[in-house]
Amino acid sequence: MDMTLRWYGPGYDSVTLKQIRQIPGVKNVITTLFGKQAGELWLPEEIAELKKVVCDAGLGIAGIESVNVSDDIKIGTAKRDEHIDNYIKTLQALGEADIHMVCYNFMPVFDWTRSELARVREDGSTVLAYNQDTVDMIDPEHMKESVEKMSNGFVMPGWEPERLDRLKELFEMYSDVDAEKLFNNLVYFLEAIGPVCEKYDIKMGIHPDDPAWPIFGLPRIMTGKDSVTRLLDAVDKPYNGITLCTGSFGSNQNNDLCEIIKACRGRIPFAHVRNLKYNSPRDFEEAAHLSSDGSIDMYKIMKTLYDTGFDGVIRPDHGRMIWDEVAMPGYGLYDRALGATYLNGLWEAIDKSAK
Ligand code: DNO
Ligand code: MN
Repeated sequence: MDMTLRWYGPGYDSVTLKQIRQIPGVKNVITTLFGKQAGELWLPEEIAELKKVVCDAGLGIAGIESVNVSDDIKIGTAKRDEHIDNYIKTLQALGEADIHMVCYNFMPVFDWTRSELARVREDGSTVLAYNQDTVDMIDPEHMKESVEKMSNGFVMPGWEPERLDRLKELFEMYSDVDAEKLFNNLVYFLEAIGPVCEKYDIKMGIHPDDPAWPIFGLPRIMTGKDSVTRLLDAVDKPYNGITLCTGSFGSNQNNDLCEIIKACRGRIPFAHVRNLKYNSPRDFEEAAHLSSDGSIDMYKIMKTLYDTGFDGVIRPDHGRMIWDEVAMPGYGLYDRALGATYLNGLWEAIDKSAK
């Protein structure tokens, strides 16, 4: 188990590598070339530079989150093969840089979605939250302004201004894409990148949809146990794996997270482990990682990962904003460092009692 922290790269992240290096047990980061557009090629020299910055700080790169998949690939437009070709070359460059895990998602238009980025909890911390009634009132084609207002001046992954500028066009492009077509395009993509993944031993981990149900009339295909099984069967190769994000799968209160872990049958190259507090079937907020602060039993999650032989990369996921930190919502230092330490503690206890 490789405990990591997500780091957005020079110029984008308020958290420094020096700070990350001081979290007990964290030797590696998960990072990305944050300025890259989906579909764009990553050059070997850009990857080498990123790697150098991380290594100079005494850390390593455990994987990339994300190499984003373009909407052209998801929709299957005429540009798809050109973008897939760039993706393959990017994977090749990552493999040659000795990077062997890549996280991506296959959500149309929007990545993760929340209705609030700073809901105040009882203890005065603020968290990301989701309320379905609020989301039902949003006009998705005009979200740019509110996103900018809510995000503390940070660009957030999945909510880049370039993407927000194209919302109307993107919605039109998806008008004839249903869940079936989206799934077939995912399989097409995975089959195309198979040879390069196998050559360089790269494990791909698809991130679940967040929230794990269709929103704004757009299809979602990675929502629970059945979709995990369907995808692992469709491309039944070790390189095709799942990013086990408890907060995303857990957004659907009917999902049994331990059953999902078992359904992954060992193909979890990457785990995002975080807690949620359910307030009603239509409302949840993110919580501290500690089980008793939310609705998810974190011990059971870690124990099931352990019992199913999990040996991948793991990270705490979104943290609360605490101790007056100013950072990208969900991605401050303090609460994620607490999360990493707590998860490491659970793992140590589980491991020692198993032995
Ligand atoms: C949000 C993240 C997602 C995730 C992507 C993976 O904070 O969990 O943006 O990184 O969906 O491609
Ligand atoms: Mn996640």
